[in-house]
This record gives sequence, structure tokens and C-alpha cells, in this order.
Amino acid sequence: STSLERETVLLETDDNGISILTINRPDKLNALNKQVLDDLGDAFDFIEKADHIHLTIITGAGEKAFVAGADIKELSTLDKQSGEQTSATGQSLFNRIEQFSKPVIALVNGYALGGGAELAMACHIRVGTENAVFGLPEVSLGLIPGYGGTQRLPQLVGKGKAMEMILTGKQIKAEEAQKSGLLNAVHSTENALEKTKELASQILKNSPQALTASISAINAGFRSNGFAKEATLFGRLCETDDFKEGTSAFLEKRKAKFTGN
Ligand code: CO8
Repeated sequence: STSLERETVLLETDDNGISILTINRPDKLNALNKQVLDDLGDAFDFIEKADHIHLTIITGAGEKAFVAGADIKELSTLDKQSGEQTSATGQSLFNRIEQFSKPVIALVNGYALGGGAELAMACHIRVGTENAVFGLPEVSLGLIPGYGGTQRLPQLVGKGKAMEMILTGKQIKAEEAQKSGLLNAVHSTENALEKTKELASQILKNSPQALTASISAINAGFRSNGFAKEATLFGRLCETDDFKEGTSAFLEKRKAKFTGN
């Protein structure tokens, strides 16, 4: 079979071996809850085994969002131990995507915030639509990026820009994301999928084993040892009053008041 359907994820493959993996939770802007992470894991198991799939394009359902982050309702229940554990589990899925033997392209079709930006950054190449928006708003929730963002953002945009983005939590639009190195290309919403498939076809003219080796060798030069630190600090922040205030404020649709406790 060339397609897979899970509660929150759809996978369809065309005759050229290009799969479209759609995160399908549009009413929550495709926010990453445990179900989405499980379903993504299943999808990558499937893609790994499927000889007819040569490349994957990940995108978000609907017109508004790629992925608007980790599910804040689910986040709000985390404590030190489950926070560290959840961070480490997501990190290992995203590391698997980064190291995947077949190319993975993110088609960023709107908001890529928090965990959504981190998912896009774990992919090998990122193509955006004109309405793509990147941001790491975790500090506004009393948190830090916990799915590899503290490691991969500096690799893509440099340390100074990464510091600015993570410490301010501000969003940047497609054009700035492209200038900064977060997006490889930006296209109109109507053309983006076709253009991404053209890029995929260019890649797929080449030797599959050379592609796998390229991914592996490029990643070897960027091996980072900050992931464990990120998960530990993420877990520690889950114990603070500011984290409870930050996540409650989002869910109650009000501004957070931080005390530093
Ligand atoms: N989690 C849960 N629900 C969400 C999320 C989210 N991240 N984002 C949006 N939603 C929901 C909204 O609550 C709303 O639901 P409902 O209709 O039931 O009220 C629905 O999606 C639509 O969203 P909005 O009405 O807010 O749409 P707007 O167009 O007004 O705003 C925004 C769009 C700006 C994207 C806004 O939704 C927003 O700010 N979302 C949250 C963004 C955010 O802070 N994301 C980062 C989360 S933190 C994170 O990702 C940590 C990653 C590391 C985790 C590591 C270990 C667990």
C-alpha cells in the first residue's frame, strides 16, 4: 500500500515515490500532542520500510498552520519528571527525522511555532509559503524550546540570531526566515506544493545511496551535545510558578504575569 491513515496523520505517495505526510489536526492548528507524535513515529516506520517511497514532504492541514507548537493543554500538566521525559521522547523522534535515510522536506504552510518550528528544523530542507511564520515562543510560557530548538536554531541561523529569536520569542515572517537561513525558498500558497515537488524531483534524479550518505555526512559535522541539557532544563522549568502561570494564561486567553518563581 502507498497510503497510511492515522488519527492525526495522513500519508499519500505519488507514482514518483514522493510522499506527502500531512499533520491533520487543523482545529488545534496541528499542535503536537502525544497522539500526533505517536502517529508521526508510525508514519516514519512505514516510510522506512516502504521501498516505493523515496522522499517525504511534511506539511500541516489547513491554510493557517504548519504546526502551532506542542499542545499547550497537554504541556500544562507536565512536572519535572514527565517534562524531561516528554522532551527526550520528542527529541528522539526529531533526531530520527534529521538522520532519516531518505530526504525529508518541510513545507511550512503557515505558523511554525515552538515544537512546530523545531519539527521543521529537524527536516533536511524547508520550503515556505508566503504566509509562513517562525517563532520560538516558549519563554512566554515560562519554558525553553524542548524538542531540539536550542541546538538546531543556532545551526541554521547562527548563534546571535538564535539568541534573539529564543530570548524575545518573537515571530518572523517568511521573507526574514528565508534571509536568515531558516527557509530554503518561499512560494505563493497556490504554487508551493508543485514547487516543492519539483525540488523533490531534482533530488530524486540522484543516486539514493549518495543521498543517504550525504545526509549522514552533513549531520556528522553538526553533532550537538546540548540535547540532554535542553531536556533537563525543560523538565526543571516545568516545576516553576512561571510555567504554571504561562500555560494557564494561554489557556485562559490572557497575558501572563511572571514573578521569577
Ligand atoms: N496548543 C494547544 N492548542 C493550540 C495551540 C497549541 N500550541 N495553538 C493553537 N491552539 C488552539 C487554540 O487554543 C484554539 O483552540 P480553540 O478554538 O479550542 O480555542 C485553536 O487552536 C485556534 O487557535 P487561535 O484561536 O489561537 O488562532 P489565532 O489565529 O487567534 O492565533 C496563534 C494563532 C498565534 C498561532 C495562536 O494560536 C498561538 O499563539 N498558539 C500558541 C503558540 C505557542 O505558544 N506555541 C508554542 C507552544 S510551546 C512548545 O511548542 C514547546 C515545545 C517543546 C516541548 C518539549 C516537551 C514537551
